[in-house]
Amino acid sequence: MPFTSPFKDLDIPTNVDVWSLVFDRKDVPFPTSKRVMTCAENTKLSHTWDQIRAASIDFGKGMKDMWKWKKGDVLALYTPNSIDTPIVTLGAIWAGAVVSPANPLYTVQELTFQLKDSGAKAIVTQAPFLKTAVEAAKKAGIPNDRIILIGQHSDPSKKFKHFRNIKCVDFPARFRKANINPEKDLVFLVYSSGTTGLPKGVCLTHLNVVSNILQSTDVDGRYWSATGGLDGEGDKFLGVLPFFHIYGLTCALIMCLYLGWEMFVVERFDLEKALQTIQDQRITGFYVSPPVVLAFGKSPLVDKYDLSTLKIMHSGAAPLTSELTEAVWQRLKIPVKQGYGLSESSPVVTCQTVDEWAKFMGSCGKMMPNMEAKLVDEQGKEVADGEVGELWIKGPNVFKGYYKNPERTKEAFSEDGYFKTGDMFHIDKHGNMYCVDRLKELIKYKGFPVPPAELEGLILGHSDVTDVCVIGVEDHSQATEVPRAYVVLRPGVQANDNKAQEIVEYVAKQVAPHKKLRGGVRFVAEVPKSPSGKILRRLLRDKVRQEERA
Ligand code: 4UW
Repeated sequence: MPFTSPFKDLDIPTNVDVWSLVFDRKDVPFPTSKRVMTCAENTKLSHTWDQIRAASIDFGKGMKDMWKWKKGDVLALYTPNSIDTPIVTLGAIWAGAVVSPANPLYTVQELTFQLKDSGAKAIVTQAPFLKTAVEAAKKAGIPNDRIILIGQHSDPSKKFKHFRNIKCVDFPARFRKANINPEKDLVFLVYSSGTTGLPKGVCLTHLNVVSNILQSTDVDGRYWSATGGLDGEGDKFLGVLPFFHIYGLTCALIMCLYLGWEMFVVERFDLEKALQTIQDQRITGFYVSPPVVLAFGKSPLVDKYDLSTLKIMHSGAAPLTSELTEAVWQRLKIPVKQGYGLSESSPVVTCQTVDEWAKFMGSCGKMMPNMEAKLVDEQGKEVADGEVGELWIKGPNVFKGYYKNPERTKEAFSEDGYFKTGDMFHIDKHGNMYCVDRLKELIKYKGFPVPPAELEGLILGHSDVTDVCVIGVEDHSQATEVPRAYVVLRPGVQANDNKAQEIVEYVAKQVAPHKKLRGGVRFVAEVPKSPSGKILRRLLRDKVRQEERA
């Protein structure tokens, strides 16, 4: 029997879009003149909720007027976190855009792929990222006047407009918010490799994202308060999660505006700066991935700062061990509760609550309301109670399919409509879910997805390589997986450390830093393959794990 969430189902409205959820509420439960986004590096720079709402509408009207923006047109974001990101995101949503964020460390090649695949009509970036943005935009046919800037960095070329200059001067009242059908219209197009292959656009509708905000708020949000919290000042969050990844986009950016927290936005995680901000700004909580938990549990720097205002950390995006949770508890006496999710589920699927995190350490928590799931074996048959199986899920937050990719979409769903997560779980009798392994090929470096097929494609471009298989191997010192390539060399080519280093550098030149071959290169005589020629990455990964344990 499929199992359902232990939480009571919510009445999720099907006529509310993301803009209306966040900004068109009758009774906003916090003063809207409150600062919600503040730059952690320079706290003089901040936006109130009212300012973000007004600036978003101005930007949305400018898009409609200057760019003749139509509902469904895609706006790409290629920027690190900035307090302006919510304005361009929500402004674009107001104008009916589909927002497609990309990692700002992407190379020209990686960004071009996403711009072309998504059919982006404009791109938002910051001045230091212009070189790559301009080159990729050119390759994707996006004209220079559709490349706009956010943030404080100045553009020495003075060629590109700041988003504040995208506005409607004549009769702005003639423009109205886009008329959205939340069940059909997309709001986010995020890129994930799914269970196999190259990155694919994950189509998230307004209803998917609205559902996930309401589901997460129901399970978790009541612990946060915009007005109460510590000293009645309201909860204060450190915004370290990247807004260009679904975890930061929904759980930090949208959630912050919906619940009215004050968020101190961090461009790039740096432990000392994060500790300083927590101390100075009296931060009460933040969302993180396991390597940050590791730093808080183990780094000697942590002892130098007063972190006494901190009351919670919430970790996700990769497995978190109970030892790390325990280490933070012993040191700081704060819970590190865990959640699990995917781009395809907008993203939260399970979450631990503050009441139960200690009792079920190591668990990813219970399933969100309105969701149902089953755990299945390789034949798609449900496993017996308590056994491990692949998690298949259904719910209003689960995506409709991959962008313009019916084949991969079909593969991703079972005949009875469940999305196959590619993650292995077991569930206890209380409904706590434990992620024990990954069936799919995806590698996660510090929570960032690394599709092995993409790296293999690049490595095969090296003239000395005839075959290759890339897998993730554990790096316990950093609480993360790292990609490693198993390479078959052309006959006659010497397999040695120099050649390995050459291949590592060859890849590093072509990819964003999180995809570098940090696990190195190993030379092999052949790559394990199925009779049909499919690379058996999992077989190799399990072999390596066994060898490492021996
Ligand atoms: N344990 C083990 C975990 C875990 C995990 C994710 O890049 P994507 O598509 O998406 C994410 C989403 C992270 C996330 C969402 C909601 C939430 O509450 C939370 O924690 C607070 C985190 O990373 O990668 C999806 C893949 O990442 C792995 C898993 O393999 C999944 O399919 N993953 N969370 N707690 N593995």
